[in-house]
Amino acid sequence: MLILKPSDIPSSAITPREQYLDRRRFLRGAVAVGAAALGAERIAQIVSPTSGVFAGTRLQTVKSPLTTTGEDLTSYQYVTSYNNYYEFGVDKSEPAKNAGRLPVRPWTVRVEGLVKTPKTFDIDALLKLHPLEDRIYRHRCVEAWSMVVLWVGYSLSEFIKQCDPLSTAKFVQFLSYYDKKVEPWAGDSAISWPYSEGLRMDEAMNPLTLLTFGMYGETLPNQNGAPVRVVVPWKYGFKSAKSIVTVRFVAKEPHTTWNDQNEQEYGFYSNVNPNVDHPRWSQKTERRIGLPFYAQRKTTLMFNGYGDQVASLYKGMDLRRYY
Ligand SMILES: Nc1nc2c(c(=O)[nH]1)N[C@H]1C(S)=C(S)[C@@H](COP(=O)(O)O)O[C@H]1N2
Ligand SMILES: [Mo]
Repeated sequence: MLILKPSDIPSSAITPREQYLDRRRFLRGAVAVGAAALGAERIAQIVSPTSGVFAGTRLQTVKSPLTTTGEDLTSYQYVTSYNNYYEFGVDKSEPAKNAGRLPVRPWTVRVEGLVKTPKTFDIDALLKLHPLEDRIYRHRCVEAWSMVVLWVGYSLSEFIKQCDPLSTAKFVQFLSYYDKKVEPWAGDSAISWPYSEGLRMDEAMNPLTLLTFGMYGETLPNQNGAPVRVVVPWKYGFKSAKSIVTVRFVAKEPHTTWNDQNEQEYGFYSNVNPNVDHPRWSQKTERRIGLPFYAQRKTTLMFNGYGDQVASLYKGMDLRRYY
């Protein structure tokens, strides 16, 4: 059993951020000590995992019954320096260096499409819409690496309730921030921006789908999708759009960035599924980032281990066809 009731969760599994923040303070200290010996640019690279004006703001959180137990957290250092965020460069080390330019305040999220009334939410109002929870989730990229991350947010369903979608809304689309002046690296790939992702309404309403504002007790670093992103833990990472500016309720399956790129390789559903290989590699195992190399190889779990919560959403669907 992966998901436990709050009373079952040992406090050691819920409050590891103290440790991680201590580690970060240690790292910052190390940076300060080493600063004299290094050039300014090199120092900026080391410090950049915390880049972004609002990264590092402490968030008040409550315990969540939906946190994943029994996994060691990936260290903050890896989670914030090994990123996919193509608007800030195709190389995994680039977003940490470049995303500091993302203007995370002021920030609004526009809600449009099949809703009673279109609305615009200010990010600071969104942060207060519902109590923020600590949620540890396994995080599985389609490229067959994985991490275990302590996110901070609340169920997307809480937000959707405030959006008053019409009964004709069957899908929800997320659009990321895009400004080619801020993100000239976006031109390094053939992707047509802004980044677009989507979920079926029942997937979006599943309590595991997290509207995410922070990680490890603090606001999101820009490279991880500040100031707000979604996290869908039973799907490959690319379903989790970063730095969201528009939430659009629609009747039909919306177009999605990776499906536009390569329909054969990236489907709309993209549920983590060890039985359906990517055309170019196996999905049976994954490499857990941040572990010694001999311990990195892990067996990939169906629905990334969240089948108890989500398998019923796909009853009767052929998951080879709807990959
Ligand atoms: N806007 C945007 N969102 C994005 C991406 C991106 O390139 N641009 N990459 C996706 C992919 S492939 C993954 S694995 C996750 C990575 O999230 P992380 O950097 O917080 O681990 O973000 C997803 N969201
Ligand atoms: Mo990914």
